[in-house]
Amino acid sequence: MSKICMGCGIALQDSDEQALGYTPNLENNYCKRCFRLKNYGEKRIEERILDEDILKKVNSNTGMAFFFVDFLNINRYSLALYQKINIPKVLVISKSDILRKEMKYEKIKLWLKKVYHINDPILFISNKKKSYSENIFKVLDNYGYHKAYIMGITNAGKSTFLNSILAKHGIKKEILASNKPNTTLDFIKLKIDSYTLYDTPGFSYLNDQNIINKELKMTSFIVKPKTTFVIQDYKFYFPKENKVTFYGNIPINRIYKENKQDHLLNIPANYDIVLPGIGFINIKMSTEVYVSASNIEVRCDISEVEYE
Ligand SMILES: Nc1nc2c(ncn2[C@@H]2O[C@H](COP(=O)(O)OP(=O)(O)OP(=O)(O)O)[C@@H](O)[C@H]2O)c(=O)[nH]1
Ligand SMILES: [Mg+2]
Repeated sequence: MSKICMGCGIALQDSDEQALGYTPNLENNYCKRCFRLKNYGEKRIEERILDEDILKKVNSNTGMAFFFVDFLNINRYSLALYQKINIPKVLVISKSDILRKEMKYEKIKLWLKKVYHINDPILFISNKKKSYSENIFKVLDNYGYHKAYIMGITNAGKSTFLNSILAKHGIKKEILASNKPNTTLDFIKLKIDSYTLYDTPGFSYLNDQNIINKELKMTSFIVKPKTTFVIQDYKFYFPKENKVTFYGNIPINRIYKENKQDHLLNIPANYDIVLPGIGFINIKMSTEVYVSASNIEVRCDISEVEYE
């Protein structure tokens, strides 16, 4: 088997400078692309393994899947990918340090179960706080597996997580992690004690303009009639007054004039409008909202789910 790049997982080669995996010297551990990304933060747009091919590869194997998604990328699109995994699986909410204190893990678990029908175990992991990284071994032991695929949405912190496990186990290898989407390009096999863990390429996400690695900010607004909120490329027009709270870390602009050209949504009280990768807007009172994008997801707010 040919040697693979420790950065991205692609087989190293010294024949085609334009192709992935190129290195001038096969003794190197990183290909030229990963060397440049690691040292200069440079990354070009490149071909990547298709989402279906990642799923096919995992589904045709044995072992467990740990699917990483950060809180802002929880939406029906990412969880539909999760549901396509056919081997025993665990949902991992990564970067849990971005959650606000009032967002309790138990409540989030209940919400994921009720709103997204997640019936598998759910773990919370923060590479910043180094919390719970050993929990995956406990889960593997409980299920009797020694092989795990660390999968999930791009930029969710999979490679960083594996690097912290490698370091903890005294293994001097480092996979490349970066704040750019699609850093890992192929499967990377890691032997840790009696376990085999695979780092895998991330699934592409809906919005790659923002990468939020800080605690979520919460901003509340009293909405006057005929207000449009502008959040990046999205516009939300409220014909009537309301109260809304935005969870996220990017600026919001307001415009006060009529604007009914867009898609009409009827939103129940205490529902959230989901802005994938950006945040969500909690709507206090049931209302009509005109939205600039079609196919916007609306879901019940975490505070609304009740313990039975
Ligand atoms: N706030 C926060 N940031 C994190 C955490 N873990 C990783 N990051 C940051 O998130 C970015 C992505 O990390 P990676 O480990 O490369 O993510 P990945 O899931 O391997 O991404 P792909 O290889 O593209 O699929 C980096 O800038 C990390 O520093 C975490 O627990 N909390
Ligand atoms: Mg990675």
